[in-house]
Amino acid sequence: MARSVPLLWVPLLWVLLPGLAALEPLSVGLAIGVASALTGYLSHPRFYCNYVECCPRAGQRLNASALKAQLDNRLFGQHLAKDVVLKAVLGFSNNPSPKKPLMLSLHGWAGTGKNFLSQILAEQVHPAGLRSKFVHLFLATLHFPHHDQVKLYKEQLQNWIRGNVSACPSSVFIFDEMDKMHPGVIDAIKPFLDYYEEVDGVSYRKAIFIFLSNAGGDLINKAALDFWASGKRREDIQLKDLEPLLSVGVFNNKNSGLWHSSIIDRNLIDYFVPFLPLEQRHVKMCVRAEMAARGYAVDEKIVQEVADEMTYFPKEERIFSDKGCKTVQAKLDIHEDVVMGDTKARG
Ligand SMILES: Nc1ncnc2c1ncn2[C@@H]1O[C@H](COP(=O)(O)OP(=O)(O)O)[C@@H](O)[C@H]1O
Ligand SMILES: *[C@@H]1O[C@H](CO)[C@@H](O)[C@H](O)[C@H]1NC(C)=O
Ligand SMILES: CC(=O)N[C@H]1CO[C@H](CO)[C@@H](O)[C@@H]1O
Repeated sequence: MARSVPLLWVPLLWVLLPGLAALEPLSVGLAIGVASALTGYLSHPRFYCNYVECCPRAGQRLNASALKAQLDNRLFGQHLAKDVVLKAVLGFSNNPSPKKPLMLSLHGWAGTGKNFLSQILAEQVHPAGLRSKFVHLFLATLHFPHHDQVKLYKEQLQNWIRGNVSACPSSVFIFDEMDKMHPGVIDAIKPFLDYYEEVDGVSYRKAIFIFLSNAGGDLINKAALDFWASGKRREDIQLKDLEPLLSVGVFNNKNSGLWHSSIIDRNLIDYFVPFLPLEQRHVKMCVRAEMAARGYAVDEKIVQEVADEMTYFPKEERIFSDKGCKTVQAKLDIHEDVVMGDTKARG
């Protein structure tokens, strides 16, 4: 549909070449030739998609080495999340006909990189990332705040997902604050996640659904702390060290709001992705990355100051950051003012 738009150029060209074509047959031929060449060129996806965002063609695979490089370079201290996501995405994108959409459930404390990883992954599928019209981010408290309107939300959400996936099969849907989402709204997503060939003529099997929640974050933190206390390396924490804990604490805990829904019962979640609490060395990496992104030279004095301003738990040992890297940007803004102020004063 989108590719027919450049045909509008044909009449436009005639307007631009007034008179010329009316007289000489040769010119007419020439003008038509030019017009059709131009139309063909403009409507060619390689050209067209430079200016208008296009949905990736069927069969277009994700570049796994690019995703790995992005995660290696940008996501700090999350070896488990990195491994699980790479494995999941590889399996999904190498499979020419997946049986169901890819469904990842990201768990962990605030500020540990759940949104950040979702964004990196989304950028690999749709280069515009969160700005892409094929990437959709929903926040429980923003999009579905009122519990008495669940019925409306359900309908709206289903229409959106249907419309979006019809427009682009590889749409990405990110649901933040899953633990604050009403079970009724979660259930509205369920039919799309299941092993159906098609629902009403639309196939959802190329789509990616990502759920983010803090559910289980306290259990993951406790496991990480136990590891630290027994002198073991963080990098040696394995998925199997966390899974039993979480399956009891979150997945089989009927009191953990999120899991009232039947998504768990039906085993629709493909991968459970744990995010570990971040240590001060990771916070420092975040500060350095943020400074570099803002185009400053990295100043280790400021890095240390910002890292020191964060609060850590347990209170005595100060091992893990309370808010992960979440407040790094805001804290750096304040330091930036100081730095800029100094420069101004001196200059
Ligand atoms: N593990 C991490 N590696 C690199 N940056 C991180 C990490 N965790 C958080 N950040 C930084 O902190 C910001 C907030 O993190 P976010 O992903 O929103 O946390 P969450 O979604 O887990 O609450 C991110 O935009 C990113 O800049
Ligand atoms: C994948 O990404 C890597 C690194 O970004 C790049 O060098 C390579 O050319 C890409 N491969 C394809 C097939 O696009
Ligand atoms: C065609 C269609 O239904 N598009 C919807 C995609 O999702 C967004 C929300 O992220 C809706 O606003 C669009 O209407």
